[in-house]
Amino acid sequence: MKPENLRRMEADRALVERYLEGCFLYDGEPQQTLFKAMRYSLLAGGKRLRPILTLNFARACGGTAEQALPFAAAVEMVHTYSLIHDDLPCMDDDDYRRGALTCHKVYGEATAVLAGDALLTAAFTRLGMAKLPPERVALAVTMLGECAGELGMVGGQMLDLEGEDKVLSEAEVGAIHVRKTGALIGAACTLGVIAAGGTEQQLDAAAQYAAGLGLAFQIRDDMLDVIGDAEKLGKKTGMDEHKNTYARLLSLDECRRRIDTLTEHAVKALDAFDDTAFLRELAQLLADRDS
Ligand code: GRG
Repeated sequence: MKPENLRRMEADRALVERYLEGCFLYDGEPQQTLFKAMRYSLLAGGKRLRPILTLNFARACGGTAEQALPFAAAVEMVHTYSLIHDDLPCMDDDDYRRGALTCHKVYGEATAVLAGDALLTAAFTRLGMAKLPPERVALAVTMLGECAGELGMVGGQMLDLEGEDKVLSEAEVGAIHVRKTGALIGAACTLGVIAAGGTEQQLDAAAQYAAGLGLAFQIRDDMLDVIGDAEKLGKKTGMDEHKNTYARLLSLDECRRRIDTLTEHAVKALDAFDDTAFLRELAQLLADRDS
């Protein structure tokens, strides 16, 4: 990535961190343990990829990052809830996430379930609080709900659970990941367009970019479970052996080729926007990431 774009990414990450840092600080409320558990996971680091996408799709449509910030934060809240619930003993049973103990390891299972529930709910409150025209807010609510819910991420998680210990075809694995990983990345990109009042054509193009990026991101994630460094990743590797991953289905060379083709498709969709250097370089950075 060019130095100016790396600086932009760091500045965007800092903007998102500052916004999230100000969330769930309620002095007069007695349920402080819940707020602590929510903030524990929300502020535990992470790449902030999804909110960075939201801010930059808003800019690509002529809007500002500030305008899109509540939408960006909402997507990160949904993402964090999904990680908390995914790490629970009844799902993936993971002890570490983002380089720290998982929420249930620190606060117990029941509190972790509630922290996830509250983050999911708070995401929609944030959308409602955005100072944007009501039709943009309404569209954002529908889009995030569809992408995160039974037709999107939760639907993908269901298919993933049902596929455990079965050998699935590539099409079936694709169907899982389009929903489980791709849908929320789709929400991140399209909510940026919506915040800035972009056109229908830009909304479609953002969804296409997200489709390529999301699948490439997942294939890279599967590769990193095999070839990645646990310290850099902040979680154990070799955890996916019983799962339906691309790294189990395809050779590592084939995974690499798929990532490159999907990244090319993502970048092609950017023709619908004016200023696209950042989003183009971000797609490449993610294709080659090691954490
Ligand atoms: C429990 C409803 C529910 C859904 C779980 C997100 C998810 C669905 C499961 C997490 C496990 C996993 C490997 C999902 C694929 C998506 C993915 C690669 C998530 C990790 O996202 P990053 O790398 O994480 O952006 P950070 O920590 O950087 O934000």
